[in-house]
Amino acid sequence: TVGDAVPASQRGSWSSFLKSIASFSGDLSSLTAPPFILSPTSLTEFPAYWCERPDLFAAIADAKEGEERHLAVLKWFISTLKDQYTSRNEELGSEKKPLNPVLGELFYAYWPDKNGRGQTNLLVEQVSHHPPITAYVIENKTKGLKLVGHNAQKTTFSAGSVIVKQIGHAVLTVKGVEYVITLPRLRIDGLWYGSPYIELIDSNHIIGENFVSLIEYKGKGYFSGKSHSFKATVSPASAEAPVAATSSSSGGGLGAWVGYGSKNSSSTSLSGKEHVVEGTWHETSSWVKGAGKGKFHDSSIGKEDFVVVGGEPNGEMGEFETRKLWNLVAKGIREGDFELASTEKSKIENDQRQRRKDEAAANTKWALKHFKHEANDPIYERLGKFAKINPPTEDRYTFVGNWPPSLA
Ligand code: CLR
Repeated sequence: TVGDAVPASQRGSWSSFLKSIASFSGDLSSLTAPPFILSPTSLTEFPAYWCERPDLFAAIADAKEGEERHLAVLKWFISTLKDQYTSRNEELGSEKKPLNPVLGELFYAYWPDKNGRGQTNLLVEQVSHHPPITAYVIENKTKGLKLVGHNAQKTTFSAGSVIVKQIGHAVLTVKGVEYVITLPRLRIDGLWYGSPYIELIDSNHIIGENFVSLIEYKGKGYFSGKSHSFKATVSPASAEAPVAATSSSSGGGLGAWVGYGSKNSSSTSLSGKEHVVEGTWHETSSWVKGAGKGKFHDSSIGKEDFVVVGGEPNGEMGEFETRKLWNLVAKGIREGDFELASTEKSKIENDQRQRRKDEAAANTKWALKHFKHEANDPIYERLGKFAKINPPTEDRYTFVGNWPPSLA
């Protein structure tokens, strides 16, 4: 029945929340949800998921340029997925609704050096509120590694699930060489029962100068019968590089999973150089074809927590740093004091409204601290051709620097 996992007193409001999702598409973040499903964490903290295995990130720079490095990028990418998409279920019992960041919200953190691999720094800025867009940079200077990206979401409702199309992409620079990373789609299941969880669907790409990875996702019952299944195919980059039947940014996509092999088997130029790994992204995967044997990745190892710059919310933090900004709202949610949460949330929202009004009156605009918006991304356009990604061009948020002093 509806809301098996919902506290009895919140079932009514969960039903109305579901109704509003069903009759709505666009920006889910602005819908009011019942307290049991609220997370005390803002979306500005999510880019940290890209680097919770800093050893694998650093290993990219240690790998030999070319095939070996591309495989290291793929291994790191696959290993981020467990944190990105299943960690709230493990820590909070189900997927939850994150706090909706305000314009200019900031998050600074780092993973300390270990065994000489260097410190990895994270900087996040909320660059748009409507629609919510988050921009981030992750840098390991010692290794010459930098990941810059932005993301937004478009949501629709289909057959009882929420489908989340991710907008945006990331560019990884390794000692001056660039890789474009596109993002998979999500399906949020379990809504009816009040215990939402994410399944990845369709596909995404990692595109380098010499190699392209196509990562295809299939859930329970389709291919292996297991949730969170994926298959990654690494091929030399050329106009012939593999393309999913539907690209990461378009719909559908079941055909590509089974059809792919035969579709390309006539292309002899790829043989011997193609690599295939398969498995479950939240657990492990294995080599099916190519350079290696046995296990490819293992998500159960290597996780390290970040250190938040400024320490506690009452420490050395600016007003717009997420843990300080949302401190009391988060406290209310954590402690079940929803009156505190909602009063404090209203204060933040009113302050935001006032700021926008003042800016309009003064004919000024909020100035971003770390990023500059540009209509095109030449790197995305150049590398995107190797995988015929859709859309062929995207905007970008260029990192302009301005690290906080302790990370500079
Ligand atoms: C943000 C970018 C990260 C990966 C990621 C993981 C979970 C996603 C989140 C992104 C965007 C917001 C999201 C969330 C899961 C649920 C939440 C789609 C893509 C929506 C807004 C909340 C839905 C509400 C129900 C769960 C109740 O790299």
